[in-house]
Amino acid sequence: MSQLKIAIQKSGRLSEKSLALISEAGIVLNNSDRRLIARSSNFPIEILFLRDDDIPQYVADGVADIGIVGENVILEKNSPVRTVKKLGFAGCRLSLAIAKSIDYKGISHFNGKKIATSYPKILQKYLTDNNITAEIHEISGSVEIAPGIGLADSIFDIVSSGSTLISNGLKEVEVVMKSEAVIISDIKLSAEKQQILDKLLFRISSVQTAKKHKYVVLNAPSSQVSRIVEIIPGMKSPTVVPLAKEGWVSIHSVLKEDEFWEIIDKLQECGAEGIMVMPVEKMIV
Ligand code: PRT
Ligand code: ZN
Repeated sequence: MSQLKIAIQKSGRLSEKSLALISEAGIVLNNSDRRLIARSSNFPIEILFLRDDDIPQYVADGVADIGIVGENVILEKNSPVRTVKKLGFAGCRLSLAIAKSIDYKGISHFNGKKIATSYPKILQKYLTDNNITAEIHEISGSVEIAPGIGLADSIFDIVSSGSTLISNGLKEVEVVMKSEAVIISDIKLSAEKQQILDKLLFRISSVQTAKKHKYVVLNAPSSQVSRIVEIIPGMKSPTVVPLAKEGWVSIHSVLKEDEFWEIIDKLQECGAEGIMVMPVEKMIV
């Protein structure tokens, strides 16, 4: 029986969420203390713990079959891998930033400038596409301090909340790309491994769908059932159960997290009471 080898970040911003995803998919790891390899007793999977920068190459070479990594790293490494699923975490952007005191007039500002970055390939392509000639200074960490110590005029780096830029006296002036964590796959997976991957992706999708929904239970006067059913149509149709109290029913349904507050207001307008909202763990539609 084949094992699907999945490469995840050993320690860093992607690690916890990658492991949580595997656990939410019902996969139990025997030794998840992140030595080098962990195996599972209930799913044909093997986890390799690596530096995120190495993940695209390991997957392209077939040492790992799939991996979890940021889109920024995939683009920078330019390895021939297939992106199979966006995971919705580790969201960030790669941006150009300059000293906040500078009056920025547009991209031509960067002509003849020295830009510090850990992402030289993505930056060079962006500059070339925009007909800008600048000097790229590659550094591996603490890019944001480069202008302050006179190493560069500006930086090209990952921005998330923007607070690192602010605390270094910088401002974001161009967003070059947006990134999030994704699952990548070897482009030449065997049929057997593809089957395991499909199974894993199905489980992940069920968890992702569930996270976007809430289970709601409420009491309402029987006369309001048709109005309430219109507001919370559920997966097929809500469950309506009579209460012991004459003229009242209990309604059970599922609603979308992002429509939650608006829907609750409408339900109350229909006389709904005792509204209980619960998380959904898995959802197969
Ligand atoms: O050791 P290893 O090589 O495995 O890890 P690493 O240090 O290279 O990567 P790590 O763990 O820092 O980040 C992994 C991935 O998380 C990145 O490749 C991105 O896809 C994603 N990610 C999401 C981020 C951030 N948000 C982020 N904020 N990666 C880095 N940052 C850093 C950024 O470099 C800057 O220093 O956080 C700072 C900016 O954050 P804000 O919130 O102040 O704007
Ligand atoms: Zn890294």
